[in-house]
Amino acid sequence: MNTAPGAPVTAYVALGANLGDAPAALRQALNDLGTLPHTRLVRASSLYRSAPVDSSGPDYVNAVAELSTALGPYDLLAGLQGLEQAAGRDRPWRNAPRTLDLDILLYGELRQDDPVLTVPHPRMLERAFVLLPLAEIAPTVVSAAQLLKVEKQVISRLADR
Ligand code: PH2
Ligand code: MG
Ligand code: MG
Repeated sequence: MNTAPGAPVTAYVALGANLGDAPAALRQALNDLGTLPHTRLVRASSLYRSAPVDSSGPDYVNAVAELSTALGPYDLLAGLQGLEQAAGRDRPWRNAPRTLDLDILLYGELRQDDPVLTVPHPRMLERAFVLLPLAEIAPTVVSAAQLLKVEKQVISRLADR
């Protein structure tokens, strides 16, 4: 699980929260992502607001961050889970409202599916709250056809970040 850091890889991470002060939690998390070992925050999207999808509670605030990281995918995942814990994340049931969710969307060109980590994120293409902020910071990573498929989902830009 704990592998030595290798050459830097570009990774995209989705941020989401709908409990507590969600914009503050996302801004704190964007800051904290750059403090993970061997990791640099390259860019961050605006903050977006949308209703819960297959979830409940208040509206979500979402964003996407681009990282350059020499952590392996499992170490990056562990780092993200540490930040979720620090933000008071509770997991009472699947897709429960949360103070902070950090999901790896893409990790370089890696494609893998195991019980711990699936990359690319298996539902990223279904969700406007992922694709819009991702397209904002990485326009070549998201196609027009992919954006068209989520165009009916209601989402609004909340703040620069
Ligand atoms: N995350 C989920 C489930 N549903 N809905 C919105 N709007 N934003 C999210 O981040 C989100 C969701 C599971 O992680
Ligand atoms: Mg998630
Ligand atoms: Mg998650």
